[in-house]
Amino acid sequence: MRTLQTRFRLLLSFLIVLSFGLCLTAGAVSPVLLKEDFETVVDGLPSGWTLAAPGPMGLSTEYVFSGATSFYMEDLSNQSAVTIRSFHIPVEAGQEYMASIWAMVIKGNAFLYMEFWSSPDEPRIHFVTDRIEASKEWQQLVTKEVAPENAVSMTITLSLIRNNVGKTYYDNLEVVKVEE
Ligand SMILES: [Ca+2]
Ligand SMILES: [Ca+2]
Repeated sequence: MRTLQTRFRLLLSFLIVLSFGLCLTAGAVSPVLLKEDFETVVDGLPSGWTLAAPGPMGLSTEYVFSGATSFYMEDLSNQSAVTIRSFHIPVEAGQEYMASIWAMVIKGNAFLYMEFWSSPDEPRIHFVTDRIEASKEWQQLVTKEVAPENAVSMTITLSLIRNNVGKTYYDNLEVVKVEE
C-alpha cells in the first residue's frame, strides 16, 4: 500500500514538473507582455493608458478586427496630434521586443510607436515607429527593437501625428519579448 502511495506521489511530482516545464517552454516562445483588444475603457481610455494629446476617440463597433469593438481616433487638425500612451512595461536592456497592432485607416496615416525610457519621469531615450496609409483593409503595424542600454521600461503609443489629418480604427495590440 505504502509502495503504491509512493509511486502515486512520484507520478504526481513527475506530472507537476512536466507541466511546469511545458509552461516554461510555452512561455519562451512568445511571452506576451501586453495584450489590448480594445473591448473596454476606463475614463474613455484603455485601462492604464494616458491621454498624451486629446481628440475625438473611443470604442467603436463600426470596424472591428477582433472581439466586439475597436478603438477609433480622429485627427481633425494639421496643427496638433491625437495620441494615447500605454502604461510602462518593464524591459531588460539588450533584450529584443516586438509590438504589433491592426489598423483600419479611413483617412490620413496611422502610427505605432515603441518608446524606451530610463525613467518614467525623464524624456524617452529612444523610439521606433511604423506607419501605414489609408486603405479599405485592415493592415498590421509592427515595430521590433532591442531595448537600449539604460532602458528600464517601454511604452506603446498610438498617434495621429501633428501634420496628419485623418481617422483610424485600432484593434488587437500585442507586445511580446522576442526569444531566439
Ligand atoms: Ca477588439
Ligand atoms: Ca494632426
